[in-house]
Amino acid sequence: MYIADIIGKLNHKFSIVAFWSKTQVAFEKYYQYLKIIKGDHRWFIMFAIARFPLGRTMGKVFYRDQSLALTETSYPQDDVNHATSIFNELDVDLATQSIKKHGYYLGLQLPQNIVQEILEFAYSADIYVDGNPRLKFKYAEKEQAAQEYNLNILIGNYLDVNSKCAALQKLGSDSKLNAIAAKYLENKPVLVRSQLAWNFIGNKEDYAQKGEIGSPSILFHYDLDDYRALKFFFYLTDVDTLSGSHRCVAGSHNQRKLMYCLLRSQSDQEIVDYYGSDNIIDICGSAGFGFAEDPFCFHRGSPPVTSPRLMIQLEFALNNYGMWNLS
Ligand SMILES: O=C(O)CCC(=O)C(=O)O
Repeated sequence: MYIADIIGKLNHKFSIVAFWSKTQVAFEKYYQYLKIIKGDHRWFIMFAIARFPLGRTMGKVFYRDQSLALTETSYPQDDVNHATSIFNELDVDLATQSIKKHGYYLGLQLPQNIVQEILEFAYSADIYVDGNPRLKFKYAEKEQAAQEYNLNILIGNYLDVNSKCAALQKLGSDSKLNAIAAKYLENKPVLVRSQLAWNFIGNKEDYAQKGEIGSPSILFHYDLDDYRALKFFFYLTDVDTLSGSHRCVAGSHNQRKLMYCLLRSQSDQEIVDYYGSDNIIDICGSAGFGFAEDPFCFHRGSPPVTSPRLMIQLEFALNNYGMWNLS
């Protein structure tokens, strides 16, 4: 029997190829974690303890970026300069109270001119498969790129969005978004992530490996990006339950089992059993709709079935561990 036959038979039985590709993905992700630790060892302490209620409280002690925090005299920012916000109707206190109580706030709306500006950028700029600088394509050429790279392209990121897209830069410095973040974090917020990305049509199996180690983005999970963090999401395409809606579990930022502190990912069934299906919020909205979410809430994405989703994620935290490129 030839070696190829043996490998073929073993592969049939144990799916060696699938195992190998999962191992490669895991190695790449662990390598990313090592790079973050090498850049800022405080991340490791945070990652180990912020999952526990006591650890999050102790975060104030471990949080040493005093130059950013305590020297700020205008914290919390009550004197929001409305002229520097694009969100005319947004009530900062109402939004902050909602996030404190439910873990999210659903009332954000981008002005139409900003939606247009970002869409024009998105349809003309280079997109990178999973953010890989070696694998780029334009939106209209996605199918050719999939063939050329021999890949099922699921996630397409834009790189250097802040320097290339003025509208995104404007969002990151928006006075009302910053004020909500300051009030919620009870400290001066630092922008740590500014991301514009496509989720293309794909199935659950294909999406199962996307996301962080041990917490795929389509499984309910919470993020451990800092002791306290706040995210703003904006849809740039119309999103319904079949086109990549984001799901969030109301109140889960304040209530969890000890087991959840250890295991950041949980199945839909486990989440329904513990929190109840009424608390799972399926967030849908037209292009321009936005929401804020404490990423410590259980949340998950859903693979788009009918049309791709384009979404912005802005994240504010206490510390910038350098996990995302902000250029
Ligand atoms: O794509 C989504 O809606 C989920 C994103 C997510 O899970 C995350 O940012 O941690």
